[in-house]
Amino acid sequence: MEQPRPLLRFCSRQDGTQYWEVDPHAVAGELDAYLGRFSFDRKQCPNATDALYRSLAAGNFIPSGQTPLERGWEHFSAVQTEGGHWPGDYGGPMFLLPGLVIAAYVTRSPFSPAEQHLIKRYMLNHQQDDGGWGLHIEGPSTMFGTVMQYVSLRLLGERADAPHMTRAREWILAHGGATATPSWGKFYLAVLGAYEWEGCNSLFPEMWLLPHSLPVHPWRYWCHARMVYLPMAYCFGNRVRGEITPLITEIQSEIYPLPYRDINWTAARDHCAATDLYHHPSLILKILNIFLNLYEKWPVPAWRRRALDFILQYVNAEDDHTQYIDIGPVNQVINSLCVWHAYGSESQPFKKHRERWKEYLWIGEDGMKMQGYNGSQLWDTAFAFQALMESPVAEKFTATAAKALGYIDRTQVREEVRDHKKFYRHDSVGGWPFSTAPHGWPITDCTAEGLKSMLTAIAHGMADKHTLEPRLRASCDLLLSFQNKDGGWASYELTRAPEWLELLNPSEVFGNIMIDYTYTECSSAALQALMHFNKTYPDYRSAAITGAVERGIRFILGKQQSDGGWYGSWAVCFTYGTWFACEALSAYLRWGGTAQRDACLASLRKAADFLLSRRLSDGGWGESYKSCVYKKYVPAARSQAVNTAWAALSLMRIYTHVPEPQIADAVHTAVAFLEGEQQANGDFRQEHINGVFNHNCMITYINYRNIFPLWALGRYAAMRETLAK
Ligand code: LAN
Repeated sequence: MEQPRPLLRFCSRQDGTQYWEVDPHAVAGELDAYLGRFSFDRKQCPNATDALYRSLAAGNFIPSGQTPLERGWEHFSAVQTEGGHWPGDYGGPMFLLPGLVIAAYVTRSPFSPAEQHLIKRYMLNHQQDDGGWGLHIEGPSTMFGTVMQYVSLRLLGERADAPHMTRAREWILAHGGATATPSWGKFYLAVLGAYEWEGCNSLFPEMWLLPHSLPVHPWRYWCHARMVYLPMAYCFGNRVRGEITPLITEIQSEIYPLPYRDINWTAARDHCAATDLYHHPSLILKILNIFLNLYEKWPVPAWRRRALDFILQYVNAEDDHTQYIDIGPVNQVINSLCVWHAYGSESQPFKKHRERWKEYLWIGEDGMKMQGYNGSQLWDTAFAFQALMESPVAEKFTATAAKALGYIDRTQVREEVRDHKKFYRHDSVGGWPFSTAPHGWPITDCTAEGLKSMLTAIAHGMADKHTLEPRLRASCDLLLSFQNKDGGWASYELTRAPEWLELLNPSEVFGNIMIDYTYTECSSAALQALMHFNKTYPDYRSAAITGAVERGIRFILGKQQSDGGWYGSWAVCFTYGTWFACEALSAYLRWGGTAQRDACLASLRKAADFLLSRRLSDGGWGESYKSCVYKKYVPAARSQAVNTAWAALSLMRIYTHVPEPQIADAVHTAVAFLEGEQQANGDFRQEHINGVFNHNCMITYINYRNIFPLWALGRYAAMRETLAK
């Protein structure tokens, strides 16, 4: 008998490419009934549990292991792909999907009705009681979130007079109307034709023609800012705009308190709702904008042409380097708009772009969302592999470990990108990306975690030291080349401009976006990898590594705050930063570092004080995402498994060097808390959102709920005798 066609099918390839296929004939009621089997209630927890993927992959799996650790690895192995990586929801931000919905409308490349239904389901599931939407799923309502979802829902066919749409519109109008949308929202609305380009501050395409030596030349920006402002400048310079259909005219009349033609666009440029204003644009930027906006009245045609030609060439290069995946979800969509504008909807570049859209989409029980990347494949897999290998149950999960290692092995970057110097790319060979090999942008800490994983495999006899040597030397070289003058490591590249460049940050909603800063996490990962490499291959660049390690450790020590904790920039928050710092300091002591031995010991001692002082009465740790936003520790209402795991992992490291009984006690109770969080099928409860970028926007790391508790339980099992003393 023929099997019924599944409504939703998950597909993944050996290279980590993953996406969902939606039966285009599925009707709304069927889809809702199907997803309705999994409960979702944003009031309980806005962070969906990934129940759909987990249930398709593992079904009603019942683990048989004796211990929580084994049962945990049984569950997690069941949701691993054949290619070795762990798929998962990487959603969270609420401004990404609307960008794609707008691009699909402007380029007339509609989603199927079934996909449209799933998108609406997601947006409606995340509408807040006040009618608005946040910057991300857990945040309070913002103009950016609300205007973007409102407009998207209209484009997807929602009627303006539907009750939820009325509430959303009331929120928008009560907070000043859509002219108060922050600049990135203004950009999308302008492309759609629901806002005038005149109401946008200049994106000054000619900045690409400035001398490279100037600190403000965009080659020096953080690569994400660079790669987003690049295609934005193309759209601005060409005043790219979709057709003004009757629907757009309706939208124009719905989201502003004044009739559209009466809006003062010049005054609207700097208008931003108080709910959205995280980063206040500086006075210098405001003055600069006056001049740049003036220049827009009489741009020099030859300069404009040269700048836009170069920008389009750069857009093409980025598409080519990443096989049209692009560095992230924002430039993927805006580059799509650029090539559509430049070459047309039937062109190869545009079709190739469209083909990649689905890799940014994910379906959870809350609906179809857009992810912050084309997945977190390598990152999760490298952590999971190291967690498993550190635990005494590794030999029971050899297939899991071998598959994971295969994925990590295949994902290392082997070739340099074309014309990489011309397009301001750092070297790539030897590096590891965050997601997949076709994406290919290497990242400092992903390279480090990839390298650590390969070295771990060598130590366990799973890989051959001599065969791997040339490839791992290349990673070591790359990591050394990424170290900054301050001793730390940034995310993708060297820090290329001074910090004052942040004064030119035009985005009201993101902090620290302009340059690639040095981070505790990236530095720690690089240091751990270099020390591990040095132990495995002591003859290769030993002096250079020693020098780099000493400078790096000094950097980490310098980042410790007076209460003993470290701020974490890429996950929530101090427990995360502190975990990375403790790993690096402990690795230094175990590596045999002597020059800063006492300082490291004192710092670890202080880190223990910090962690112990933040422990909650249930024996766990819980941190709110607000820690990231306010840069000071904000406890969550209850302990969270992931924060507890980071704290426990840190304390076990500290205990190795500072064996105090109160530390061992805290570890015992943390582990008891983690075990209590485990469910009958070996999975852990999904709790609050774990990831963050640019201080203010949160992002889901679904696999963290398994990886880190299991890592802590594994380390605990391996150290039990030491801790019991
Ligand atoms: C990521 C994801 C991975 C993350 C780690 C590797 C975990 C981190 O240690 C270094 C920074 C990095 C690479 C990172 C940077 C910012 C990203 C790319 C993201 C959080 C994923 C999405 C985000 C990107 C900037 C989202 C688009 C928004 C813009 C403001 C451009």
